[in-house]
Amino acid sequence: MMKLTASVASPFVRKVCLTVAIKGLSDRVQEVSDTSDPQANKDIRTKNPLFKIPTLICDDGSMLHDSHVICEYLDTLKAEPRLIPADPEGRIRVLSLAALADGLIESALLIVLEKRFRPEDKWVQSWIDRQQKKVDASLDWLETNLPPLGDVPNYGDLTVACGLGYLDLRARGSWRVKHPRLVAWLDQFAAKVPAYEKTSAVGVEGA
Ligand SMILES: N[C@@H](CCC(=O)N[C@@H](CS)C(=O)NCC(=O)O)C(=O)O
Repeated sequence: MMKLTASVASPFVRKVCLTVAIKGLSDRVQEVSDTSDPQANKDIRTKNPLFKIPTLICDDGSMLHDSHVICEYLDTLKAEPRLIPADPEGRIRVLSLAALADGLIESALLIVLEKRFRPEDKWVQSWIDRQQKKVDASLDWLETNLPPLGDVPNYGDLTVACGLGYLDLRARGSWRVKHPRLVAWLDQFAAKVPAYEKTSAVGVEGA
């Protein structure tokens, strides 16, 4: 059984959990609750020198990170459904969408960390504004350009869904007001992937 370091609030962990669910691999991956705090020094996460979650410990004891690499690895374990297309053009299109959504998540996370690790009077507003601009511009781009969902969402789609879910958690869903097409898209995604609601951290104590 592979082991996955997991925390309910992490959008990167959620990407992997959705991949496990869509690929039907839950009998091969066990979630191990962990925190992203290096001081907590949990055994499984210390296998990753970056002390980040998600980390996957494979059956042979080897360690995989980050979420993209883990999802790509899991995608190879079963032929169908394919989350990252094999054809070069489709692959680059899906990975590029995922990279945009990962960037959105990183910027949103940087704002959260700025506020978490500095006292309020030390927050660097210009830094927060810079990250917020990236989040807003990415949302606007997605509102116009996000392709309709296929029968089975791909890796780019599930990364976008986790990005929007993270904004629901940390920015109280304020993105929804100006992005009605994205709201409808996320509703469709959630209907196709029941694991999306099951992995939501909104309303979870301590998240
Ligand atoms: N690029 C990595 C990012 C992972 C990441 O930043 N995880 C956060 C939790 S959401 C973390 O472990 N942070 C702890 C730290 O950076 O010290 C991925 O896609 O897996």
